[in-house]
Amino acid sequence: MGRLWFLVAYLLFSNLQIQISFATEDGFILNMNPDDSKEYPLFKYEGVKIPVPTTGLLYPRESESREVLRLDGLWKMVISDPGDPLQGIREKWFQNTLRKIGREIIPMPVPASYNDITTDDLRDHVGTVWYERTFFVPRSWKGKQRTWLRFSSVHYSAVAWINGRNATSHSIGHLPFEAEISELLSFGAENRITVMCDNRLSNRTIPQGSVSKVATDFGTVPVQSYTFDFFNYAGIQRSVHLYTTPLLYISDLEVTTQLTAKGIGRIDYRVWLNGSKESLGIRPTHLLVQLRDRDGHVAAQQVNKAVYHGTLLVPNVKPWWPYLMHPDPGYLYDLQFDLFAASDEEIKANAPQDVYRLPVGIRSLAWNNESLLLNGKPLYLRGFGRHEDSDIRGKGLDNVLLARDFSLLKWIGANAYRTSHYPYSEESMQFADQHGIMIIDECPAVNIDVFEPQLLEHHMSSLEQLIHRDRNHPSVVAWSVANEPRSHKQGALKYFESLVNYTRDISHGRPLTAAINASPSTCHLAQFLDIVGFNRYNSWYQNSGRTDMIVNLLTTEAQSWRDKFGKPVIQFEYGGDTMEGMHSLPAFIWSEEYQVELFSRHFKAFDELRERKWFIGEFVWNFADFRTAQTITRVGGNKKGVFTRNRQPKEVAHILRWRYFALAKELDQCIVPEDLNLYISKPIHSEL
Ligand code: GCB
Repeated sequence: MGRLWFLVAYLLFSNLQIQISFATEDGFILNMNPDDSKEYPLFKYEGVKIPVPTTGLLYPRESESREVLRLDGLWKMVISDPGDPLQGIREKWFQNTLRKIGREIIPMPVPASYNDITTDDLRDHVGTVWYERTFFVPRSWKGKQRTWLRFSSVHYSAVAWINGRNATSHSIGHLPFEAEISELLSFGAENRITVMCDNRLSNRTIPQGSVSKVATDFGTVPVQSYTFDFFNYAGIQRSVHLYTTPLLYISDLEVTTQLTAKGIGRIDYRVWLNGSKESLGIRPTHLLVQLRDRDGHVAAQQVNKAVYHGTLLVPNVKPWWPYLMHPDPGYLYDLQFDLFAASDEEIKANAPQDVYRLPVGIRSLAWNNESLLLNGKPLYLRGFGRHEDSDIRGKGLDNVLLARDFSLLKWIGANAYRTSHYPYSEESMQFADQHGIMIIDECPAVNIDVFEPQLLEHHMSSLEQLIHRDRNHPSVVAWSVANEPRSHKQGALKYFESLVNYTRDISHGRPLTAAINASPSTCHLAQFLDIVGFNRYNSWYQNSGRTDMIVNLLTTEAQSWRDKFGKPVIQFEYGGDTMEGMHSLPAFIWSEEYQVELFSRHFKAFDELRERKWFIGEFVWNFADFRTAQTITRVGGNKKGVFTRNRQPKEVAHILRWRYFALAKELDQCIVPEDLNLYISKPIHSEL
């Protein structure tokens, strides 16, 4: 035993922030780090570094042992000269308040994209902006605990300082990152946080973009360009949290669940703890794991002394079901972890050292060459590609919008959406769990084109961070590794073989998919996936105006994907731009009538394909209108929404609602809302 504790002590002292290996009573050391020393036999990119598993991805939650403060609100912002984006670093703007540098101070709300807040050219700014605010930290936080600073997302890259000292940095937008800042804070006093945010994209960023110099009437200026079809909103787009943990604390959790045929639920969990030399005198003694149902009753529990992973069995389980597949969808339990510890002076610990509660939905997910099955039932996914996008806020987290969007998703009878084209907020993932909306979770690799080793490193890292963040959500039914990569190019083969091989290893019980626009005969990516997803704009980008050229082309294409790869197939995008209020009889492109006709012909094709069993989903592009860069093909943005940008229905929404509820009724015998039975006349056709 002594030797084991020596090893633990050595590990603790050798690094201030390491994962702890536990010495257990029977002398077994449990290394709770994810194994990052794996070999990837098919990994063809020599010299490419496999990402080190991220830390800090547990959502900040209050508990008996943790406090949470939000730093959301009005911050101050300064814009740097686009021609000299790193001037602030050279001149150390972080050392003092931004007021001292003599530039205009713009009041900037957090969370929000900064682009559409002001009335000037901030919208198209290229380079860095600087944010600052002050805040107080209670005196009571000093000493026996740690204080963490956590950003839910800053796009694209960020550096943060506390009181002029570097706290953390991160790149790749839409993903959280954090750092312990206990050493940098003044407790019981005012503190200053400064954040530099850079929106520049390059060949090596995820997604890719480029900045070039352009001669204008007012001199040469940098201009950012990118091929993806949504505005490159930037800034501190999601919440900023300060939170505390004890010195020895639960740093990570992983759960997988299964529903057995006998109605018993199974939860396998793993717990990671973290400590540092300050917590050396504190020893973990045991872990109490309790599963509570919605009414707070304990449904299963375990005291874990030996190893910090285990299994809970839940008799008479209430499984997690998607919306309209069950009368009580989105059932979540609370999985409570109480970590008990004792200091050297105390022999017995009575109050838990740390407490963390994780919402858990119990369900099984499986797939084969024909179907994706949830709790043993084959799924048919009906939903949308979406965007985090709204007027003025851009991609800023907005709970009002989130609540409205989920109301609309349920009103229309959808059961799924894809987080096109980047990870959505953690709050939206929680909503999806609660409402039973299934998620195809996509990483930010949209339209990647130039395949090279450093891009691959960043791409893998974006998937590692996404999967690590979202792996415990029951709503996630697949990972999407990319949207419309140029997968017909030669370099794509080696690139995607390596990427998918790596991702499969961390995929945590979900199939891998992608939204592909190459053709079945040229695509180098589809062969590696579990579900083939394709995007196709019949009668929009091809054969515009010809709604009589949809059914044959679409069913033939879907069949070719199937024939070539032998996997389940989904259409991830179809649709056409539609100006709300524009009408035309006969239908003409951009009119509401045209959108209705285009959808109706797709429905016909989907119903033919559904009979072939391996066709498992239809996703409209897009849920709502959204902002894009300025191009001559976009009138104020992309107008393919079923809803307008301010979330009101276009005519097609009512038709789609009819279809989605009809599918839910046919497949899962759901009860259809009363108002869908709008009385008009006696049936015209006998089959109605
Ligand atoms: C696509 C892209 C999506 C675009 C859409 C369109 O294929 O995946 O990002 O917005 O087409 O409307 O052009």
